Amino acid sequence: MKISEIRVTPVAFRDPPLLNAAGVHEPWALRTIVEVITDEGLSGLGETYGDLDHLQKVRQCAQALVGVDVHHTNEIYRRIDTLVGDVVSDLHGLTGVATKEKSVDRVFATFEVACLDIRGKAAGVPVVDLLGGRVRDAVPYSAYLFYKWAGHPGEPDDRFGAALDPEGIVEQARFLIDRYGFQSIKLKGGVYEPAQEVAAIRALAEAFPGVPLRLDPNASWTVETSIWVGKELDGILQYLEDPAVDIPSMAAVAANVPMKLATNMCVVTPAHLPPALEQGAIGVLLLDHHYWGGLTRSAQVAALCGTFGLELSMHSNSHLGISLAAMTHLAAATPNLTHACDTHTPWQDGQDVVAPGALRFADGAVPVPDGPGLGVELDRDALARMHEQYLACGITSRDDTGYMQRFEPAFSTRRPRW
Ligand code: GKR
Ligand code: MG
Repeated sequence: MKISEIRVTPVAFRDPPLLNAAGVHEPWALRTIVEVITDEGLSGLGETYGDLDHLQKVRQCAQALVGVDVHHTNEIYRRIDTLVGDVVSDLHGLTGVATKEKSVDRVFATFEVACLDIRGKAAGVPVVDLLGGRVRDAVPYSAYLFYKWAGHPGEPDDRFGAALDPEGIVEQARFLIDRYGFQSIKLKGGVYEPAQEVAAIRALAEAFPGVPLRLDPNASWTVETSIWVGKELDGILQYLEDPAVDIPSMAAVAANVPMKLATNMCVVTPAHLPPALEQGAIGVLLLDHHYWGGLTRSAQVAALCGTFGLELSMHSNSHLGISLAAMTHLAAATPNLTHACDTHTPWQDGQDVVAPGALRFADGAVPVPDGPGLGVELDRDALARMHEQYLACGITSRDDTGYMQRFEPAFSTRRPRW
């Protein structure tokens, strides 16, 4: 079953002003949607980042994959490896260092997911079955809280409202839990003084007793500050995510705080695993198939984590339904997934390129879609509309810092900041 055509479509969708260590989300978030079509008339879907440098690599590689069998992912990887000659970095710097291997893995993942979608459709089975079969029927996700402005400057307030202090954060958690039934909570930190973020976690613990809590300041703190926060939140945090900037600093923190440290920043490619394990830098890895080389390679990394005693959760950026479906199939096939996964889905507020019905939240979890392959179908009208939005929005790469500096010119992303 050979690839006969690949369509690559960049899209843009509305995103609320979510605050983070890099700045603030712009009014439009970008993604790239990939459709792989075979000589037998089957098609498969992939979703990846929308940043221009990455999009260009995806486009260039798409042309080079025509003629390859959808089962021959080694050959797909080899061709992409040859074409992605340089390191493709993020502007926002929230997903750790960029390496050549990670740049290749990010492009490859997009096509690998689409090929698995096709292979599932051809065999009449869901992707989860190609990954070893389900160990759970529904995948738990966490309520992913953000400090946020009430609306984008110059626009009316959005329906999520402002969250600028611990009370606002508790209100936001209530809003998301009421609607989605989440049973774990993650707070994106690195926005305010650490003491305010500690107070927000305490307020959440009081408002939602027994609900697992995590805090992620995206490497904004010194080792000393990280240790202070860790001790303050003893017995309250399930894990502390990326408090410090690199593997040695994470190791120094890990040795002095009571809870495990998690990361999606200091271990982002296989080469980072040996030093992180050797130094005891992390206890939880946040997998993300978008940059760990797709679903099969992520499943292999998950197995390695089991071998070396690392717990597992899953990381997310702003994304649409193809990614949510892929994450759900992977997590459903991962026996040692220890914690609820992250998702930005609620912030997309119903906008999607996939047809409604296949994906839903029940009690904070997404049931594995029923159909063959990923179990989701493209909504072509939505795809066309979101592509028009991409062409009109004027954004070609995510730049949280530049957008923040329009309103706060002195804003700096110095890390560590506190
Ligand atoms: O969307 O602002 C955001 C997040 O901060 C995201 O970019 C991070 O990559 O969610 C991510 C994380 O866990 O670090
Ligand atoms: Mg993180």
